[in-house]
Order: sequence, then structure tokens, then C-alpha cells
Amino acid sequence: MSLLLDNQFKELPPDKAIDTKLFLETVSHIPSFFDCLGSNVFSVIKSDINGNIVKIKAVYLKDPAKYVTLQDIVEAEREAHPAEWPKVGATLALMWLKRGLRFIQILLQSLADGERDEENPNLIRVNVTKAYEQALKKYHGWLVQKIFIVALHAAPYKSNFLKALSKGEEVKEEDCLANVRQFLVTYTVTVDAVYDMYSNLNAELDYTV
Ligand code: CIS
Repeated sequence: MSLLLDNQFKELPPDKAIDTKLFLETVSHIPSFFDCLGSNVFSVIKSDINGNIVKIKAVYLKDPAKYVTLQDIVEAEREAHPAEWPKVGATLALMWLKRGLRFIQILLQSLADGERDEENPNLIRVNVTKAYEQALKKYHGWLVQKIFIVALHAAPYKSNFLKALSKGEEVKEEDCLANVRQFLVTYTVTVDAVYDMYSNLNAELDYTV
């Protein structure tokens, strides 16, 4: 049983348009995963990601026929709020959500590639740190970087993390990582497509929080 394989992204069409409903259904499984990580430190991250998802969903539900793809939402907000955009509404929520999704992608890819601290092979700190440095650090000021350090020290052991991804079942590390690799195929394509959309629409911001 694999949590990841139960919640895979679908293949994208040739134009890489992302179906809003399917995207929201898939990412909605992320917040509850933080409850399996065994520390309250993760509640701040859970609530941030959940807030992003709720915000995008609220816009989508106003007019599902109009907002079939994520790009439909971002373009509609550009037209409706030219002065504030892209720091507004679902455009801002998706900008941050995609960074969290990129973090997860790099973390899982690093584990799947077998990157590890040879002295402490059951820790995932090298993998978490790599993901943080590549996906999030440049958007964080010193205070949030300190929250990261606290979260890093609360990170679960690799064996517990992989067990949580296997819905609490004891699964051999290699079998679990095979599922991670399979999950990453459509996941990576989807996250890349969100990043490409932000780049093509000139919707990316690089302010720090
Ligand atoms: C396993 C160890 C993990 C350690 C993780 C360490 C991560 C880094 C910790 C940083 C703390 C972040 C605290 C929050 C910071 C926010 O201030 C910041 C900015 O927020 C944005 C809001 O989102 O601010 C905007 C205003 O400027 C807006 O207010 C915006 O909200 S809006 O627009 O909606 O109103 N936010 C961030 O920096 C984003 C932080 C994201 C962190 C992601 C970390 C992910 C860790 C994941 C670990 C587990 C991996 C699990 C893998 C798979 C899960 C399986 C799930 C099931 C299947 C899913 C299918 C997809």
C-alpha cells in the first residue's frame, strides 16, 4: 500500500494545461500527511499549505466552468486585479504552494537517488536541507529560516518517514523507494508545468517573508 501511488497526478495533455479540479483533489491529501510526522512543529507548515489550497479552491468553486485550468484562474486574476497582480488571490496562493510542492519533489527525488549521510544513514537531514536550499530558502528571511532549523531537527527518521508513506505498513526500503520513483514521474511533470506557467506569464515574485 502506498500513499503516494494512491494519490498520483494524472498525465498532462500535450499543451501541459493543468486541470484545476484534479490538481486540487490530489494536493488536498498533503496536509493530513503532516499529522504522521510526529511533531507539532509541522502544524505551521500544514496550516500554510492548507491555506493555499483552500484559497485556490474558493476561487475555483466560484465558477468551475470558467476556471477549468489553473492558468484560467491566474489569467482571470491578472485581468481583474491589474494593480496588485500577481500578489493577489489564488495567484499568490499557487505561487507559494508550488514552492512547497517543489520542496517535496526534491526531497523525494533525493531519497530515491539514494543520497544520504553515510555516518547517519537513517536520518533524512541531508535530503531535507537540499530540498530547502533549492526550493524555499531564498524566499525566507532569518526568522523563517530559524523555523526551518527547528523543523529539520524534528524531521522523522528515514525508516519512519518511509513507513508513513506506506500508510503505516512495514515495507522494505527499496520497495518504498520504487513507489516514490513511480510517483515522481507525473508529479515532477506537473510541478514543472506550474513553474513554467508562472515564468511564461511573468507571475513569479522573489520577495522574502
Ligand atoms: C520531513 C521534514 C520536513 C521539514 C520541512 C521544513 C520545511 C521548511 C519550513 C519553513 C517554515 C514555513 C512556515 C511558513 C512560512 C510562510 O510564511 C511562507 C509564506 O507564506 C505565504 C502564504 O502561503 O505568504 C503569503 C504572503 O506573503 C501568503 O499569505 C500565502 O498564503 S495565501 O496566498 O494562500 O493566502 N510559506 C512558505 O514558505 C511555504 C512553506 C512550504 C513548506 C513545505 C514543506 C513541505 C514539507 C513536506 C514534508 C513531507 C513530504 C511528504 C511527501 C509526500 C506527502 C504525501 C502526501 C499524499 C500525496 C500527495 C499528492 C500530491
